[in-house]
Amino acid sequence: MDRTAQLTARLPEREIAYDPPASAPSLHVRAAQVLDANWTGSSTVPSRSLYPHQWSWDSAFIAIGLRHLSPLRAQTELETLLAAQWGDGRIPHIVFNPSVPLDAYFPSPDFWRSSTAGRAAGAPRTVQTSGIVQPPVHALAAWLVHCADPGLSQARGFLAGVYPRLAAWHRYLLHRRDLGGGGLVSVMHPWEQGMDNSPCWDAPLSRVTPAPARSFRRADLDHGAPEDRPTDLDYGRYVRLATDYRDRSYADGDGEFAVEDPAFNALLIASEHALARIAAELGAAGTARHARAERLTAALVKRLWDAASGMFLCRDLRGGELIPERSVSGLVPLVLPGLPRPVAAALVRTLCGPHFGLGESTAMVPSYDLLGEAFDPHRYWRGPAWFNTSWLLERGLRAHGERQRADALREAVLSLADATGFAEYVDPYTGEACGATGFGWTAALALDLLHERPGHTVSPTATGAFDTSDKGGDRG
Ligand code: 9WN
Repeated sequence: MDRTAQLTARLPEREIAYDPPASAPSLHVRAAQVLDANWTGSSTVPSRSLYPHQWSWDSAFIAIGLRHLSPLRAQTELETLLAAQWGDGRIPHIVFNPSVPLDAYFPSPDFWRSSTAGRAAGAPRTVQTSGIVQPPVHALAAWLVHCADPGLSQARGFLAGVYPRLAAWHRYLLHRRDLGGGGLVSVMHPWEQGMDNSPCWDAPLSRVTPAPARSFRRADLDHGAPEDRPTDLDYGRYVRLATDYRDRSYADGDGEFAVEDPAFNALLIASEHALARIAAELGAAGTARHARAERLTAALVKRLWDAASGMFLCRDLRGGELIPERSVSGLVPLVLPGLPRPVAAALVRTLCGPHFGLGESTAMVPSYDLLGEAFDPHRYWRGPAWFNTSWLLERGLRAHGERQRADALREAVLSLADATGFAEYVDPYTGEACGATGFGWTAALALDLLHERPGHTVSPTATGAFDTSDKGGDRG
């Protein structure tokens, strides 16, 4: 028996199949219950305990699942996030809920001081936010949410309302964050990339002087096990980078940390294709956006592809080098339809080879190299498997014709989401739950996969991995 079969055989019996209302009511209903419990009335928290506010890329993934339960709530989720957009176009990584006590999460609004420190960058006055960003999954989410109920979307003017904001968001990234001058977007903080504690950041972070431990109080340790979370030393460095950025009034460009990341850029490219589809739906031409997405794909391959590793790597702009660490981030570009065929084939080999072990030693995709020195099966983004990255790779495998592997990964995501109570992340070998349970995007993305027919293929169009309909050939 291979490792996937062993792992899922050990998990409790459950039905997982397409057509949720008839054949998998329990998983469907429980996922819906998580999303209901985390819903605040205008958006969804990732976790009631650990993350009690609205997070940017979480909301995009959550909207993708929520569209199957309530297209109205899914639209509202994105609209709430976009209402907190800054004048310069950035979408903040956290939108704070004013009714949550300040000490429930650190860094809290009084740390970021968005409405004062962010004034020059156009931070909103009426809502408090962080000042950094997260991966741009939003246009993709908006397109998928629209496709779930085009009638409602049209009646509410959903696409017309979000399009200018999404376009401004991409403009911000492409114009203000091309810190390397090679056409790719850079992140200025590990929290921006979303895989906060990845070993990819160890070298660039080592140059950052940590903020003194006594200068802040971590709230995450009130809810999460210390061995599942980043160390105090890493937290000190996160705080230093965020403090310095805030003290520069959130002006881009000068930070000590600047990294070009494959997943962040791949998601921008996927979203750029989605924005082209949105433009076409609104009656504008999307051709220029598709062309830009193709140029970005070429830049991604040129700047971050590492043939020797068979995957994409991060580029440390301050150190000037590719970072020699294998993270799941370097596999995420598989979602891109326009990837050169040999690159896509190498990514599949790497995903299923000894470094990530998919289908052999692991059932879901580990966040970091199983053979890497820094590998730790429980520590945040240093080995455990996350549901959003596995969902992305399921999409990618399917888009590149790897139907059986996609089906197996889909099944593992559904099994483990169910068996772990919708955990935030899992040990990649044992499937043991880590971090929070009742986690928003785990429930949402499990729901999304429940609504996909296993064994289906996707057409080789511009939105490829994320095609939802027979409108796939539309090139605006
Ligand atoms: C900092 C909310 C977020 C996710 C990130 C994940 C974690 C925050 C934290 O939780 O980050 O943004 O406090 O650790 O790393 O991907 O968006 O779920």
